[in-house]
Amino acid sequence: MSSDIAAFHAVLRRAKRILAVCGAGLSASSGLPTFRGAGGLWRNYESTSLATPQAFARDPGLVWLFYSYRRHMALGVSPNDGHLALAKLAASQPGFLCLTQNVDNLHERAGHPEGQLRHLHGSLFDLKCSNARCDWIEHNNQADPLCPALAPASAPVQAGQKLRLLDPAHKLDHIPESELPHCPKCRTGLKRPGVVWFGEQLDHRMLAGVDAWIHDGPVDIVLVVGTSSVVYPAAGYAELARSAGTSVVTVNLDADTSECRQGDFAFAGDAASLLPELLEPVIGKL
Ligand code: BV8
Repeated sequence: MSSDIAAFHAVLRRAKRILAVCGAGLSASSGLPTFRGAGGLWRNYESTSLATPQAFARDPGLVWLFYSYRRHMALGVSPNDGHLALAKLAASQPGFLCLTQNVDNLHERAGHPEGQLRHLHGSLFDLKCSNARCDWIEHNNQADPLCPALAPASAPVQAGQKLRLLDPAHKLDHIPESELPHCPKCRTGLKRPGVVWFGEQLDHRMLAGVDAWIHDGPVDIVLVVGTSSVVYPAAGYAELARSAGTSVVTVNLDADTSECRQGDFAFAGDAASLLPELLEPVIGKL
């Protein structure tokens, strides 16, 4: 039965090489909205429409308000037991590698060893230069707000109130580029979020390292956690890593055993509650 936890535990106990591909659903119960679900709207914009170089070129202030709000939200929540379970799996299982599409820093804050975590789409807390010819980058910048012009994204919200910034009826003042942070190296580009936008290439060296890991030996388990699996190349890794004996294990609110192939598993529910139970034979009780 592909939703039988005891059967999965038997596979887990024999597993030497485990890959995880994580998405926004993993951070949902920490309180961060998912990318496409009901929480995927920001003001009246689809999140995906703001996550592009074109959107930033057109209105960097608006895109920065979107990302500043997400930085502020991420800093205001905590890792959940799903993040902790994956971090403990990494600490107990050197053959485990976690690929995350999430740009929050909840894996790191759960203690996930850096060497076993790959941020496929970058991080809200990396800043880089918008000038493609400039290689300036800053890691782990948690300034909140990043600059005075972006303070509305970090405004405290009274209980029961809605942040004015999020109210589509509230007209936003245009933020001139002069009020946005500029690259300290080339001085011509703007600082931009260190995330991978739609239409942008992922980090080639990181991808080469992931491919090398996958081809370094058979992968026993691929955990596909809290992702709609619509964004490529991230969504392609589960099948790329699959070999004859691989079990692909879907953990999702809407996981569906009818889509399972022989040896696969599907567990429907909240990743934050399911992962500690699924990984208990290796990580013990959280
Ligand atoms: C690339 C960072 C080569 C930014 C993100 C046309 C032109 C150019 C490219 C393309 C094109 N057409 C297609 C492409 C490729 C494109 C793509 O895949 N598009 C999709 C939309 C079709 N990919 C790219 O552009 C990539 N680059 O291909 O370069 C290239 C270059 C030029 C031209 C051609 C090719 C770059 C993709 C990276 C985009 N950046 N994020 C930011 O975050 O702002 S992607 C974004 O989506 C987030 O990272 C997010 O993580 C990711 C995937 O979404 P999910 O994480 O899955 O979240 P979602 O809300 O969708 O789903 C949540 C899931 O959780 C649901 O299933 C839900 O049921 C579940 N869930 C909810 N709660 C829980 C839960 N599960 C468990 N427990 C819960 N409690």
